[in-house]
Amino acid sequence: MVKKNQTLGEFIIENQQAFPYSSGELSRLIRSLRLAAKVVNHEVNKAGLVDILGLHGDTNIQGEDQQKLDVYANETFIQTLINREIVCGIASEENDDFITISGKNNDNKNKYVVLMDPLDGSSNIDVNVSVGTIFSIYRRVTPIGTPVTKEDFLQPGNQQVAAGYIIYGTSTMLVYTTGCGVNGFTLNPALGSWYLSHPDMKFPENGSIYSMNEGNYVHFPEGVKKYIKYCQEEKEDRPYTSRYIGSMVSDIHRNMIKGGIFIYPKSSKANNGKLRLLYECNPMAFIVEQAGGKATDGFNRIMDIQPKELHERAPFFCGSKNMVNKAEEFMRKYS
Ligand code: AHM
Ligand code: MG
Repeated sequence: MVKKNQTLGEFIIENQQAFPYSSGELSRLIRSLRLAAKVVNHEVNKAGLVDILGLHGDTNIQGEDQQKLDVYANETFIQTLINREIVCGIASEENDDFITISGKNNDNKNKYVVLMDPLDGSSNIDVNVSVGTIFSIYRRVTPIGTPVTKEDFLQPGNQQVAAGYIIYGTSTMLVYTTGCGVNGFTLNPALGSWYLSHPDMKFPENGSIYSMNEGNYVHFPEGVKKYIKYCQEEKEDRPYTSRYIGSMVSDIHRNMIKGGIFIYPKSSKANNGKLRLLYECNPMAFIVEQAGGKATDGFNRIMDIQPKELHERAPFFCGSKNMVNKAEEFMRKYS
């Protein structure tokens, strides 16, 4: 039964009780991410005042350097996780290499690693458009108590224990899955509490929105070009509506609620597209699949790709199941 006005904290406790042998480590980790998200949210909301308070790179009134928001978000998430000693390693889209967290006395016994894109779509901040944070959680594969290695991070998405995103939009939401469906919580900024506003989110099987950067049309593979023409055809249920914010979290969040497909394909300029497999595609794919949608690279399931590099990219087709199936049909036919 869905309770009214349930907070994220209450939801976490209730769900942890369903797994009596769990150590609570994952719950504590989600709580740390929730805290960092609130701090970043506060800063993102002030972004419009930057010109008044001082430009990025300037020194502010307290003598502190103004940071770019993506750097700020990165440091906030990393520092929060380090302070709470809740993970053994972190990899971020903003850092060249992963970070090992060995604990104060070299005694880190935590079993989870976090991979994240701290502020996705950050080029949208200057124009007051929603941005997001994406996170992905894995159980380490190397022995607990030893320093993490690349192996702990280069796991296929199907090994994810949890994944989520925060969308800093007209309201701020945290949407996450631990593999038992998807739930969305909206932040009440006055209280600093997240309320369960979107229980058990479901991706509609069909939709009428297609989201891609059509400015790159001439560089797209033939299958995508043909699929775009299919979306634009005059039929009973078409043409579809084109909606592209350029902020993946927002584009996929909207499509998950309304029904639609998001595509960032490979192009003649970028063989694997733009989006990062580990920080963007895998976590979004886990959420989308848990909501009943589908996520592929145009041919294969995203979460079954064996990553080779931390910052590797992948073409991304994700959204309503039937729409992704249709797009894949075009990919197979014209490749
Ligand atoms: P970022 O991680 O540097 O912000 O880039 C990822 C973003 C996605 O949110 C968005 O879907 C895409 O870049 C937009 O790219 P483009 O401007 O090429 O359409
Ligand atoms: Mg990104």
